[in-house]
Formats: sequence, C-alpha cells, structure tokens
Amino acid sequence: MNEKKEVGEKAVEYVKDGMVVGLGTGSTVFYSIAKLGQLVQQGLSIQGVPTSEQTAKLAREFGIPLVSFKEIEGIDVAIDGADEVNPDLNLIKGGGGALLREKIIAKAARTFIVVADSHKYVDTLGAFPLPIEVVPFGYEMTMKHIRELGGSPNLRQTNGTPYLSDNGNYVVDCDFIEIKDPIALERELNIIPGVVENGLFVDMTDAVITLDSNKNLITK
Ligand code: ABF
Repeated sequence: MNEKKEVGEKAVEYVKDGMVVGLGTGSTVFYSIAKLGQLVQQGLSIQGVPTSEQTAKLAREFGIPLVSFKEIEGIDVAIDGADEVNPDLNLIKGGGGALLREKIIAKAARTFIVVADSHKYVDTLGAFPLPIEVVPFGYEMTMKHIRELGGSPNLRQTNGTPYLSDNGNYVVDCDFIEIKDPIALERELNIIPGVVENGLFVDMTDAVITLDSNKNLITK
C-alpha cells in the first residue's frame, strides 16, 4: 500500500468546480496534483497556484491551468505536505526548500489541508531539523543569531555549493532537538534580520489527512 498516494488522492475531495487551489510541493502532494490533473481532463474547472517552480512544471504537465496572485482575490483550498505534524496540527515544513511560498499560499487559503503519511506524527516538533530561509547577505551573522536561540544551524548545500531557493535565498537546517513552544520560536526566528521565513506552520492547519494505526484513512 502506498500511504502517500492514498492520503494525497483523498485530499482532492476538498476541491470543487470553479475553485482556486494552492498546490503544495513534495512527494505526497504529487498524488493530489496527479489526481487533480485527471479530474481536469474529465472536465473539472480549477485554477492552480503553485508553491514552487517544481510544482508549476508538474501542474503544467498534468494540464492544470495556473494563475498568479494578480489574477485572484484569494485561494479556496490549499493542499500541501509536511515533514512533522504535532497533536495541535502544528507543522514543520520546508524539507523540500519551498517553505516561503508554501506559507504565503497556506496563509492565503480559506482552507489549508495537510497530507501526511503515518510517519510524520510526533509528540513534540523538532527531531526534523527546522528549515529557515535566509538572505545570502550576512548569512553567517544570521546563523549566529539563530544559534543564540538554542539551535544548531547548518547551511543547506549541494556538492559544497549553497542550495538556492526559488526566491534566490539560502536555506539553513536548524536542529532544535525539541521545540516546546512553536508559537514563540516562530516569532523569535522571524524577527532576526536576514531571516526571510521559517518552516514552523503554527495555527494554520484546518485538517490533516493521514492513516491510523490500522492503516485506515482518517482526517484529523
Ligand atoms: C513539502 O513537502 C514540504 O514542506 C515538506 O518538506 C515536504 C513534505 O514531504 P513529502 O515529500 O514526504 O510529502 O510540503
């Protein structure tokens, strides 16, 4: 059984004809996008807003029409994955590097649906290093300030070259071990000059589609 496919496809039930849909990034929401593509071929009329260049390309391949923020008033429903989900449905996101656009789109959405296989559940956030998008200028100082908040930041790199987000920024993966107060940490990180956004998504999730211990699809 492919858990990601099950939860990804289930989320599409939230999408109705005529909606503007935020399209997340990652291997779970891939199945939502593929399913939406099928439904579009069968006559469903939607407009997609992608959270990354990678998702924009995928959506085009599946024949989903895309729109920009200029052309819309808001987003009806956004579907996206997560790296960790806690019992309050707060999230760590950004393992795929798309956290800034993901957060802009989640915030713009009237309904934000998370698709998460059963491995994403944790009691306390933080075992997954928190992705933080930072501007390249002075990033060494920005990392120093992040360290002062108790984290161990590592600059994300590919073959010795800093990873660049779709926005031209760096991403720092920061080990906090246990994030006991995600609300406070989200705020404290974002007031550091040089931090563009962090991957804590607090009080944003309307529902999580996942599987229980018997591998039945459930919505939390
Ligand atoms: C995106 O995809 C990210 O925020 C997150 O890093 C990832 C989720 O993982 P998966 O590929 O397992 O769906 O939503």
